[in-house]
Amino acid sequence: LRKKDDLSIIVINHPKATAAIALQGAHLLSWQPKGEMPVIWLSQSSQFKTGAAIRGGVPICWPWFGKAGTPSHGFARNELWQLTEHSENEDGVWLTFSLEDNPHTRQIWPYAFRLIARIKINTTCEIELESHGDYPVTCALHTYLNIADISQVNVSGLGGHYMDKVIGGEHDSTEKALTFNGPIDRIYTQPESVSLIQDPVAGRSIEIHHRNATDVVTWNPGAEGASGMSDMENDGYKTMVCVETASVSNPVDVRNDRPQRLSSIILCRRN
Ligand code: TA6
Repeated sequence: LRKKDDLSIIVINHPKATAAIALQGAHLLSWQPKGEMPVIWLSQSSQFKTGAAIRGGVPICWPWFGKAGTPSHGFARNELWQLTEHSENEDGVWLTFSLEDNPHTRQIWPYAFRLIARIKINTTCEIELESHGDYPVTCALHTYLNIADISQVNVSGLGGHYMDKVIGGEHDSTEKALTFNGPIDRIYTQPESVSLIQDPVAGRSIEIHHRNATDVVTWNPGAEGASGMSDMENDGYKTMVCVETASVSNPVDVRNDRPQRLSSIILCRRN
């Protein structure tokens, strides 16, 4: 366990991969299979402050996505989680975190809930979010990926139909892969179960396998968006892209007898 400014961070150094996870938000900050470049992007100017969102990594957005409420992307990423289980062997490291309603969360959102986040660190990285309670939620594993050059990257497997948060409205695309030459902020509502991020400059591709997601969100703020954010360097947008396992377009009715399980498996292949 290490401190970075206000926050406690679990540092993992396993023969197969290194990783770091902040207890605030059960927030994966980094994951790097041995011999690979870092797969997860973290802003060099993010704050590490109690109660404040971290820019980068994999924020757990819950119980709402985006600006559907305050704070943005829900409160789960700003709360202190408990590490409840830990095991490791030659195949990797497994960590389980939990968060339950408390006086602070009930001020923001008046419901009882229990969240369990399971993170497995190995040559692949798996994150599962299990929600217990009795309410409708939207949520996302808001995954920031580290890429070499956004202008050369493409993302496929997104499906054609999306809600566009830059220009508004719903649209259909017949293009096989999404490329980035300006701000992109889209909720794809009919995605395939695997998103493929091709990064020819880095000589690799990243796959995200989505489970129980209704949507996949892709985001890059572009030059202007980045310069408007105090916690992203001006050229930070060039080396990141968000591809998020999400459940946004249809709020999921979580029931006590029917927990919701949203999960991602991330892996990396050399070209
Ligand atoms: O996932 C894309 C998005 O919802 C964007 O609209 C964007 O503003 C971003 O997430 C970051 O949100 P945040 O609240 O972390 O600043």
